[in-house]
Amino acid sequence: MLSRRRLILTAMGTFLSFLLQPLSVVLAKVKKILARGFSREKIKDMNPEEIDNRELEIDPIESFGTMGPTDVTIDPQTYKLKVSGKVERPLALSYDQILKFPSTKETVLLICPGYFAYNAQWTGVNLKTLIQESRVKKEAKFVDIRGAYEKVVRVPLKDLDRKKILLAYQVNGKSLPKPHGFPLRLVYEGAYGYEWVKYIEELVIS
Ligand SMILES: Nc1nc2c(c(=O)[nH]1)N[C@H]1C(S)=C(S)[C@@H](COP(=O)(O)O)O[C@H]1N2
Ligand SMILES: [Mo]
Repeated sequence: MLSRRRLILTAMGTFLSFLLQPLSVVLAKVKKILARGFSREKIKDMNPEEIDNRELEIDPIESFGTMGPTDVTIDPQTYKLKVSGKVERPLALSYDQILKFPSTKETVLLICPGYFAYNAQWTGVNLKTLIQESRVKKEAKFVDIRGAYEKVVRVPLKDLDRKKILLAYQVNGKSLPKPHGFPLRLVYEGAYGYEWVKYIEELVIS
């Protein structure tokens, strides 16, 4: 049997190690796993940070809603994605060069609060992989993602390690349709749709 003294010491040790965990681990909420078939009408009023889509089926593209611009025409032959700001090596990447980066596929839920929600499989380049190509300076903290009509969304660089964040060029296995931001759109796990910049033109590291 454990002595009373041992027992107290063990309890204190457990308590101390709990206190010493990174704050982020303590604060991370347990996400609610949505069952297969869960109503998209209900999901559209939920917070993407609080739900887990692992059991949800993928929605066909015909059922997607759209928001923001849907008719921007970008010619993939002349398209350049610029990467600038706090980097050692600014870039201007063609569409073909972007397609040559290692690609990743992720199923991520898009919620436009109050309007629609859809679960899709996105293919693209991991945002961290792409910006690393420009040799981001050590002091950098954010990447500003600019799309058509000067839409800009700021992503903290520390989010790149803990969330699925892609520059997507395909959805459900097909080239990104024009209404959804061809040639490149942001896929941002845990963030509302208004952060999912479409028609991306530039990444500015700051
Ligand atoms: N460039 C740009 N991207 C944008 C927007 C915008 O106004 N401009 N609207 C956002 C909003 S509010 C939503 S909900 C999503 C919708 O993406 P979808 O049209 O592909 O469904 O795009 C986002 N991306
Ligand atoms: Mo939205």
